[in-house]
Amino acid sequence: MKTKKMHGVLLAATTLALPVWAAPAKPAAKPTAKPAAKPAAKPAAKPAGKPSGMAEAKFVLPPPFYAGTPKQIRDTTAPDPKTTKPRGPVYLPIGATNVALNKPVTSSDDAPIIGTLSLITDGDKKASEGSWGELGFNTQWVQIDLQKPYTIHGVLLWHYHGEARVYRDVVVQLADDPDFITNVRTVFNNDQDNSSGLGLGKDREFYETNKGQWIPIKAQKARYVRLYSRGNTSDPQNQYIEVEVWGTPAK
Ligand SMILES: [Ca+2]
Ligand SMILES: [Ca+2]
Repeated sequence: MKTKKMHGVLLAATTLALPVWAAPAKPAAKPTAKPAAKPAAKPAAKPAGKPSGMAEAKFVLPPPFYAGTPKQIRDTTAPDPKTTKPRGPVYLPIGATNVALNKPVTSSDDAPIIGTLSLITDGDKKASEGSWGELGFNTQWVQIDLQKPYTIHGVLLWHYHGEARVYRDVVVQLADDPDFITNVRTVFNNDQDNSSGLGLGKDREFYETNKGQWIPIKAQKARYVRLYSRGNTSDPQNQYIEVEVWGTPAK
């Protein structure tokens, strides 16, 4: 409507302003201006849509336990500030679900200091008292047995998120066997000085929040998922509240 009106106004203005002999030349100039502007605008809007064969993941998030900008945390590399901002839509292949729910969990520390390992896949992501399994000092891991191979598209991870702490040396690996010998793949590693000895990581550290840390994985087939950490900016222990593994049945 606006364009039509504008053209109407322009036409009227030019017709009035020009001598009669010049009028036929003007309509010829306008059609050339229109097609030049419109095709340029359309392709820019297209990439924002949903990719075909994919659906937006419906992550169920716990309530936030703190609000606002995290306080300056000393003795840390630079956590990604985006991790405290709302996450945009995540698209996964249609039919992807959390295949880690209620699956068995083992760890490097057989006797958690607080809680049980089963809390890590029980579906409860709240940061309230009694909702986490806490492993001992320094580098530790938790491992989920998906009980059969799945095609894995991502991991959604909540350490303790009752405050904006940062966990050290977060490494996520996939494997075909429980001892992590066969077909081991590292899909996330933010141990940038290799202090955990699993290799130099290039990923960034992140703040813990109620939305969890989403680790995208490009369709990797695996049965076992292992998550390492080496304490955090508040204490040297390793607290895990929930780990979701988003996957589809392996072909
Ligand atoms: Ca839990
Ligand atoms: Ca490190």
